[in-house]
Amino acid sequence: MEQQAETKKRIFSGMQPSGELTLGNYLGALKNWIKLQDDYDCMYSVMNMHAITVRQDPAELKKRSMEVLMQYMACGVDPEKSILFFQSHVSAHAELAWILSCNTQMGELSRMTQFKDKSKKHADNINAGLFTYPVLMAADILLYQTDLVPVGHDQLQHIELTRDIATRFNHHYGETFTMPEPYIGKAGARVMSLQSPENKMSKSDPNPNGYVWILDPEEVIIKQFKRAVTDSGNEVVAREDKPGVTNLLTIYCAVTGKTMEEAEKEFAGQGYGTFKQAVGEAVAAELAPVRERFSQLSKDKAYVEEVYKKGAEQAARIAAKTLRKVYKKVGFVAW
Ligand code: ATP
Ligand code: LTN
Repeated sequence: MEQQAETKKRIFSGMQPSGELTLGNYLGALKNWIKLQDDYDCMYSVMNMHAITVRQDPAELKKRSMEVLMQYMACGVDPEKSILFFQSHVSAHAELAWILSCNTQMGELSRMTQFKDKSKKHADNINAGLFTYPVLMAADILLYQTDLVPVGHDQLQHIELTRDIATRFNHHYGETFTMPEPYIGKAGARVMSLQSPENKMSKSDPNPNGYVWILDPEEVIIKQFKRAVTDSGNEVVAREDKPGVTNLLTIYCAVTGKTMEEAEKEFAGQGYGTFKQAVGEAVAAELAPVRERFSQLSKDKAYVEEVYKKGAEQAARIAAKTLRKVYKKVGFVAW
């Protein structure tokens, strides 16, 4: 058993506790995390250090961080198979980020789309952390000698930068970091807003009709889908000039496992109303057990605490190994 675990490849991923998790987070990332647990050595973390790059209310952040961890578990991340922890519990993330920031160029960071988007959104608080955010993300990944990073499409640029930083470091100081690859699922890597399908579904969307939360009750989910924006005409087909319908079909396929052709055939000749109702019902059915498990976990705080404490210990042990190696390579005196 132990020996088998050692030969498995490593996965690392995480989400920021910057809001309630949405269907986009679930289909783009979480669903894949669950699937990968049996075949890889998985580590899933709540990225609370990343979340403070945007102003957060401390009490809210604490509450939401716990909820995000419980949502990972409710979706099926199994603490018996995967390591679950809070980023802030493993100080090596910040320590490695410092070293890596000395090996990252300002120009590279200023090209990051997420930085550009977020500095527009939070023009009154363009802090240094928001700018160096991708370096901390590179540290998260490289610290665990990660092979694969399951994320949604929007994170590709950050992973590309992580690879550039790793390549540069390895070249300069000798082989140190495993080269990570992104893992993007076939369906659901880019779930779009239900109201403006040209933008991604986001937990910080000011329009509450644009997203579905994974903990929303069935009737709310169905209502959100009924309200979803469709396109002119009445044909249920995935096409470039039909971004609304295409998004709903993508969601339907990601949830049911059907192919696009199968879904289009199923709804051929039916109006948008029937179609939207069916998508809402499929999503609600998929998320009902998540809601149920979340409510059970909320009543068992002691168990949840046990999980994240054990997770932090396990993660810290792996991280310390890499950090020691890095300190040695850059020429810090051993202690
Ligand atoms: P925010 O909107 O506050 O920037 P977010 O909803 O993008 O946050 P993150 O915590 O940044 O959420 O992302 C967590 C994971 O979910 C990442 O892997 C990201 O790629 C994925 N993800 C987020 N939104 C979507 C989406 N609409 N479609 C597919 N994947 C998504
Ligand atoms: N940047 C990611 C969250 C994140 C992450 C990571 C994802 C921080 N560190 C390491 C994968 C691996 C986001 O904003 N979605």
